[in-house]
Amino acid sequence: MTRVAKNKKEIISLLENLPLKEREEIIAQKVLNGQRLSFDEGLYLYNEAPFNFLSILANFAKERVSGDNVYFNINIHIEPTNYCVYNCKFCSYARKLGRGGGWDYSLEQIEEIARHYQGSAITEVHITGGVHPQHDVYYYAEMLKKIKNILPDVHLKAFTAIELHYMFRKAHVSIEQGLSILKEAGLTALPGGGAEILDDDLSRQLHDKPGYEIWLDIHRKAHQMGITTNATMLYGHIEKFEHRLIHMDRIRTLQDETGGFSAFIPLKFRNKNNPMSYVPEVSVIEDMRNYAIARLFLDNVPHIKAYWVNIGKKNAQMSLAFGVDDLDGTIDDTTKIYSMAGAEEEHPRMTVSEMVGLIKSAHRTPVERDTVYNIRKVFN
Ligand code: V47
Ligand code: SF4
Repeated sequence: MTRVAKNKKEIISLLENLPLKEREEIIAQKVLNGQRLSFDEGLYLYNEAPFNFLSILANFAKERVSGDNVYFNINIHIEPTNYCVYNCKFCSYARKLGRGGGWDYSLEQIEEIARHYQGSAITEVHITGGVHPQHDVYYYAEMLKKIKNILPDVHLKAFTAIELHYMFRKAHVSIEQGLSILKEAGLTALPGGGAEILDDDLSRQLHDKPGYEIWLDIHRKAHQMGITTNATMLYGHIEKFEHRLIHMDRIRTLQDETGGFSAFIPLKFRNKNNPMSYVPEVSVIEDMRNYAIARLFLDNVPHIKAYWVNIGKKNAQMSLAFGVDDLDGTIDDTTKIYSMAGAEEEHPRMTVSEMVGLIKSAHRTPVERDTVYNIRKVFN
């Protein structure tokens, strides 16, 4: 197999062949020396940096953390309900309780889904959905326990900070109490959803969910309790590059404090069947630039994930040349968020051999991991 990982000397000689501007030379030196990029340097990268420069540097930063490895896991999603109290303008998925057209699985139906995967190779159940007006943390703890009874060895990565905030308030418990109830019931990690763009002015134009401080606070408290979490960023709608950097700066600052984020996941806005359908989707070039800049700016978050269900398999494969080292999971057609928003795959699923082939043909080493990044199998 062609070797991809490159050392510092090789990167310098690659960069020497580019007609770099002074600003780019300074940024390249900082990345090579492991120094942090400033907000203004991030903005420069978004506005001005050449495409190949971003790819070379982001690759270097990725390889410093994970060498040639590209991680994936064997997982399913459970989306217990799409009834939701909130009104996110970018959402194609939620429905209002009482108006029909949605689902709210009973605990017996959830058990049935879990039973279907007994004896399979899955190591993770990712649970997220709408914010149902009637369900509190005790209901969801019951749900986790029932899944764990049937699938004792899987990790439960469950509930966005927004779902947690509502279910804790409904039960009149604090964030710490709520998280320990769920941890006791089998929760391992939190997914990164609900963050959108962590900026209150922009948020008011996008949704009616709680302010960004609450999202950060729930993640902070989870980290303090040993629960690892992810962070997402919904990009490519009405935000400016400055908003993306404000968002990433808030993640970077919290990560300095706690070290609890495992992965950062840029989520490209998909524009079908939602109130923001008038906003055009950004180009694939923009997606790749964004992955690379996330890798360079977030110098303290180990994994940058391309969620293939969000951008399609081919674009996810291309992202492996732009600082991405994780492709998420095999999914088995268990999530509807993106098919309802017009993403490429109507029935998202990958076999392990498809995932391994996709990574190998990008000249990388596929590594199966679990939710907390323990290595399960290396596919040399
Ligand atoms: O918070 C909703 C986003 C998120 C659209 O942590 C949309 O491993 C694009 O967070 N276009 C939920 N995005 C999904 C999520 C996630 C997915 C995979 C892995 C992980 C992880 C987390 O989906 C929401 C919102 O930001 N979303 N609608 C849309 N039209
Ligand atoms: Fe509800 Fe989540 Fe859709 Fe917002 S994105 S309306 S919180 S399901």
